[in-house]
Amino acid sequence: MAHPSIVILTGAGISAESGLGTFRDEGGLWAQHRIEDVATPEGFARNPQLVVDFYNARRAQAAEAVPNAGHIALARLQAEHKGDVLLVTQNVDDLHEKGGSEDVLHMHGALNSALCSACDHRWPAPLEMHVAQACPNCAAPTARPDIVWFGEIPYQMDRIQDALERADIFAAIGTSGNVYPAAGFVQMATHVGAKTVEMNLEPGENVALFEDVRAGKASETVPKWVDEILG
Ligand code: BV8
Repeated sequence: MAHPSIVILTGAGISAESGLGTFRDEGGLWAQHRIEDVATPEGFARNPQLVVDFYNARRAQAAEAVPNAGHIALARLQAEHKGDVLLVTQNVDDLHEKGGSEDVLHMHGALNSALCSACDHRWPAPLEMHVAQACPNCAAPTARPDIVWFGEIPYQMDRIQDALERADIFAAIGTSGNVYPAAGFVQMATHVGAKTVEMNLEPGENVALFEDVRAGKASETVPKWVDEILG
């Protein structure tokens, strides 16, 4: 295959070496907070202050974080590979962008974006968001973090689906394969005959579905894989 079409899915593991907590590792975010309290629309309705504080803390931490060799290698792949590369991330930090990536598809939203639940307007989030913040477009007090919570529909699913249908290579990096629909992308890629590779510190829940499994830290496995692809 001269210039294979590549779809990449990243998860919290690619940002771990940049100091951002993962969700399900020892002491991870879901050990500190109940998902239903901080990552569901019901939790936000019940206690908006708790949720706003949770994302303010992560936004402040992400603002200080620096990209690692894994992020930088993916940016190099996007810049130098002659075939299509779609970088989909479940992460809400901006380390892919800080590492030089463009056109990053944040399927679970982004800390740096704010959303109005009344008029769907989006704008750059301030470092600190407040409860019942006014929307700059419709002035209603309905600003919320622009994050896809459990039970909400991930963003740009059609675009992801189209890319997976044309994929020659699908790579999952630093994700535990627990959360759908992201964890199902490997099946879609396999269905169209794409080569599938997982790069993870620990095997993901859906590791059995990958033909090539590479254990290790993203800062080591990803640059090596990118070198192979760029030949
Ligand atoms: C939807 C918010 C309908 C942002 C997140 C029962 C069965 C199956 C599915 C469901 C079910 N009940 C409900 C569902 C659906 C549900 C779901 O999947 N639940 C699961 C938990 C059972 N999904 C949804 O609700 C989704 N919406 O389904 O809508 C729909 C779907 C399609 C089309 C139309 C309608 C919405 C899901 C989004 C939820 N929001 N977060 C935030 O706060 O950040 S999900 C949350 O988990 C994060 O966004 C994160 O992206 C995601 C996955 O976590 P990972 O990134 O994988 O991180 P994790 O800690 O788990 O793993 C880290 C990995 O890194 C590990 O493997 C580790 O080994 C590795 N690692 C660590 N260090 C390193 C490393 N790897 C390399 N190097 C290192 N140094």
